[in-house]
Order: sequence, then C-alpha cells, then structure tokens
Amino acid sequence: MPIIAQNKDLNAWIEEMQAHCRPDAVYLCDGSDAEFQRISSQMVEAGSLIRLNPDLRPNSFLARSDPADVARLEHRTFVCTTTKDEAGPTNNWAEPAAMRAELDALFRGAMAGRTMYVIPFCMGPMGSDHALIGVQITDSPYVVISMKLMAQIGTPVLDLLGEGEFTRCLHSVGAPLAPGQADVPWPCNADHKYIVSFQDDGSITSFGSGYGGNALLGKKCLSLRTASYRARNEGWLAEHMLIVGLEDPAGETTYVAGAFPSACGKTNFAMMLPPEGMEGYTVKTIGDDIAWIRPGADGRLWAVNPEDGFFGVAPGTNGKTNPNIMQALTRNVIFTNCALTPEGDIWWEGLTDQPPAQLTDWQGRDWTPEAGRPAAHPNARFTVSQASAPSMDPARADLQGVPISAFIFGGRLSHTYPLVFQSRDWTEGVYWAATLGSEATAAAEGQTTRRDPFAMLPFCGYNMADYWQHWLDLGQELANPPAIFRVNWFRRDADRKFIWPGFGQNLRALKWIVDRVKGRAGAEEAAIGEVPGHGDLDWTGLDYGRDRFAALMALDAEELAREIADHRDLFAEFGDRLPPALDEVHRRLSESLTPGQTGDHTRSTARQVAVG
Ligand code: GTP
Ligand code: SPV
Ligand code: MN
Repeated sequence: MPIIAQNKDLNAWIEEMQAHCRPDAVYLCDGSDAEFQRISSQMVEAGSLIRLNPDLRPNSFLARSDPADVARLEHRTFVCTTTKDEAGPTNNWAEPAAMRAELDALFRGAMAGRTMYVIPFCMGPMGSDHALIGVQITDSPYVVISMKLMAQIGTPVLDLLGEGEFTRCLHSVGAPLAPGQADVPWPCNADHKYIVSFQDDGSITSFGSGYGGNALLGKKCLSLRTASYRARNEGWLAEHMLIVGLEDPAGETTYVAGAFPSACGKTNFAMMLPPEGMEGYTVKTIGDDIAWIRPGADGRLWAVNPEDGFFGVAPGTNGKTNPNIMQALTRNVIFTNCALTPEGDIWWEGLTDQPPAQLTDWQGRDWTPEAGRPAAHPNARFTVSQASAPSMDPARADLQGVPISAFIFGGRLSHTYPLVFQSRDWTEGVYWAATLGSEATAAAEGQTTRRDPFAMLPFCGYNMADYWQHWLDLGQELANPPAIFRVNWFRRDADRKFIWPGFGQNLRALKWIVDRVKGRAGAEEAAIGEVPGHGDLDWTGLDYGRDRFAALMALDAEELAREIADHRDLFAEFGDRLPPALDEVHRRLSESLTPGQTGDHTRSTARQVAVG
C-alpha cells in the first residue's frame, strides 16, 4: 500500500524505518471502525485474539500475553537526557548516542515477516492548544486496536497535523519471523526489552514488549515522560492524576485532580457513585490516569485529560466497586490476561462473589476454584473507550480544560496517616506530595514504604528534585493555587482491620475537601496541617462513631517523627538539587515532632474555618 501522508518529515521517517526494520508491508492507519473490525478479525483468525461471545459481550476480545510480558518494566525504562544528572537518581539513564546505537542494531530487520503499522494519534482534545500529536510506528496489531480505543487516531489526526511537528514513537515487539516461520499469539522479545524516552529530541523508542504502558506509547511515554519534560520548559504540568468534578445538590461542580500510585484506586475514585445518604452528589469523570495542567489567565490551574480511553485494572472491579466502568465494559472492549468462561465471556477475581466452577485461566490452562492460583493475572486489564462510561463529564471536551480547585495525593498506608488532611500552604503541600509512599503490595503492608513522589516515580521525565522545584515555582506564580490534600483509605487498627468502612465512602472525604476549598467546612490545626473533626464530615446515611473516627484520624507523635525522619533518606538521594524550601519544611516538621514535646503540637483544639 502506498504511503500518502502529506507530511514530508513523516513520509521520510516512514521510508527510513521501512528500510531499517524490513517489514513485509507498510500500512497507514485511517482510524475507522471498519479498520478496527478488519484488524481484530485478522487477529482472531491468526490466534492472537479470542472473540468473546457476541451475545454476552458484543465486539469484545480477549488477549493473552506472554507470561513474561504482563506489566510495565521499570528496570527496562530509560530516560535519555544529555547528562545523567538531568535524569536524576530515580530514573535509569543511558547516554543518548550509545542508546541510539544499541536500539538501531535491535531494530535492524526486527519487523521481518510482519506488517509495519503507522498510527497518527492525538493526545488531548483535537484542536486544543493543549493537544500533542504523535505518530507511532509499530509491528503490533494489538497496539493498533488498543490505540483506537485510547486516543484519536488516523486520518483526522493526519489532517490536523498537516506539515506540523509530531512526536516520533517507534515500537517493535522484537520478534521477526523467518520465511515460513509460524507466529505465536503474543510475540515479544525474551532477551531484550527497552522503553526509552530521548529527551534531547523528544522521540520515544520501545522494543521487545507488547504490554500496556510499554507499548501504547501515547500513554505513559508521551503523555507523562515526554510531556513532563516539555511541561517543565514551557511552564505547565503533566501528571499521573485522575480528574473529577463533584457536583453538589445545588448543581455547582468543583473539580479536583488526584495522584495515587499505580493500582491504588484512581479509576474507581474517578467514577464513584455516592454512598447511601449522599445521593444529591454526583461524581463526574474527566480522566482516570493522566492530567495535563496549565496556568490560566485567571491565575487558576486548568486541566485536560489527554486520553480517550481507560486501560484499567480488572481484578477487584465489579458492579458494587465500580458500576460505571462495568457499564462501559458491556461491549467494544479488549480484555488482556483475564480468565475465559465456558460460555465465552471473561472473568476475574472479584468480579463475582463465587468464582465459576470451570474456567480457562489467563495462560489458557484449565482452572477450577481449587486450582490454588488466580484465574486472571493480578494486572489483567481492560481497554475501553471513555465515551462508553456513563459518568463522563461533557466538559472533558472543553479545549481549555476544567479549573482545578484542589490536588489530592494518596498512597496505600496501613499506619501513621489519617483519612485526610490539608496542607497549610502550597510549599507544605509539595512536601507531602514529594514524600508520598505506598506499602508495595498487600503482602508487604505494614512493612516497607515505597516512596512514590507525586505518584510519578516511574513517569517523571527528568530529575525528580527539579520537578519538585518546578512545582514550587509554579505555585509562586499562581494568584489562585489549588489547595493540597493527602488522603489515606488504608489505615488499619490493632487487629489489622481497615478503619475506614470502605472506598464506597470516599465521597465523604472528597466532599470535605471541596467544602474546605469553598470555605464551608471546619478543621482543626494539627502538626501536619489541618484535619477534620468528627463534626466536619458529612455522615448522612452512615453511622460512624466518634471512637472509630478518632482511631482513623489519630496522630501519634512518635510514629510521625519516624515517618518524617524517613523522608531524610529520600531527600538525601538528590544532594544539592533538593529544593531548599523542602529541606526547610522537613526541618520545621522534625522540630515540632521531636518526641517528648509533642502533645500540644500534634493537635491543638483551635478550630478554624477557611475563608475564600
Ligand atoms: P493504574 O491504572 O495502575 O494507574 O491504577 P489505578 O490507580 O487507576 O488503580 P485502579 O483504580 O484500577 O485500582 C486497582 C485495584 O484496587 C483494583 O482491583 C480496584 O478494585 C482496587 N481498588 C480501587 N480503589 C480502591 C480503594 O479505594 N481501596 C481498595 N482497598 N481497593 C481499591
Ligand atoms: C500504571 O501502571 O500506572 C498504568 C498502567 O496506568 S500502564 O499503562 O501499563 O502503565
Ligand atoms: Mn497509571
């Protein structure tokens, strides 16, 4: 098929890559529904997709990955800035020229026996100044059909691009086929995997993996690593954040953006239903994973969601935990690494209370509830267009984005941190976001905290200390900066039971946050900031006693002092680059929490209601 992209640079790049990667064919994606149907049908015939029962799950598919290619690969992810210092201690760095040479060698002939697909895509509302156009070259049809659900792709994007600039995103599964060699259902490269952001020229190259954030290069690579680097230079923010609006009974909507580390509940939070008693409130979804945020002429921050689809964690999702996404998952979905029922539908742990008696697991093996292993991979995911979720806010199409009134940061922490608190000011808020952590897995809960600053550890495209400074600087410039909050739904009592009644109640914390911003809710001064008293939260429809709440909110001076002391280790990694303002907050908190002189400092009874 002849290439008829009118963009000269694009044409030249396609020709160059065709000569270098040696595919059997080159195909320029138009992004049409017919194209999706055609490619998915070809994949079904080739055995790399299973078509689900159209009566149960119309136009939906199951992909089973190679068991060694099931998640993002942080140790194979590289940020190639000119110097190692620019990438910082939390990123893998490689010298750009050396990395280019290594990748050039790997891509030589890498697409033999396959089709090279060219996917023009747009992240952000089409036509918005906030949008970025990329072109992904890939030999993975799974990437093509996934990108169709995750972004605007094809001819409309090429038309918008015209002669303009685009981000070069090169991807191969790294599994060339010799003449006559049979393909496997999920090709990837067992020996070499690379996910590389070249920050010197803004290009992205990924080799060897077909999975999610490794392969859908518009997502983590372009919209976070590349965009965060650009954003620092251009004065905006690219963040691993959900964006939601809370509409109150009077019809007023307040938008917040929230950063929780991977698999810590962004998707659910972004589309939660109100709990019993709070039916007058509505959560409206703008996005569940990525936010691009810019200062507006009004001195506020405005956010867009650059994505058009959800690539969400399947296990644990059901009609109770997330009815909105379940509604979206009824048709037009690509499921990856879920289990298959005998009727030709999907299943995963937590979808139903009782597992089916018989399944095919994510690796294609027979499974029964006695198998002693999960039927779906714990990182099994669904890919679905956002247009399918009933909770979507039409404002997500607004070219300038939505105004952000608050930032929320939260990890999975079984101790020390209360349900919610508000930072005293922007600088302290940046401190609490920079020191965000999560207890790695359920198994590791209560043990080590993995620091995940701003939930951006795997995604920040430059030195994390410079990123903190960028946040501090931006806050200084804003006439109306958002308020900053920390949340934690995961605190446990002495019997290891969750103290918060469940994430179905999280809207109560969100309502307090919104009411704080509006000057409608009270708070008490505490060592770490401002905390709600029992009477400050709305308990309509929930009987939650003062004692339980006191346990949820308790601030233990020694625990906090240990936590603050632990932040020193994180900060020490950055040496001289650590912003002095964060060092200063650390010093102040350490002093106020020195064991022995804490009682009055951890919580004073002075009550205050914010104005503004
Ligand atoms: P990424 O897509 O990896 O960035 O993650 P995410 O933050 O969007 O995670 P997601 O909402 O998909 O949640 C991951 C898992 O945690 C799912 O199994 C959810 O059912 C479960 N989950 C979501 N929210 C909560 C919560 O508030 N508490 C608990 N205990 N589990 C939750
Ligand atoms: C995450 O890991 O934060 C994700 C999934 O959102 S992936 O797109 O695979 O990175
Ligand atoms: Mn994510």
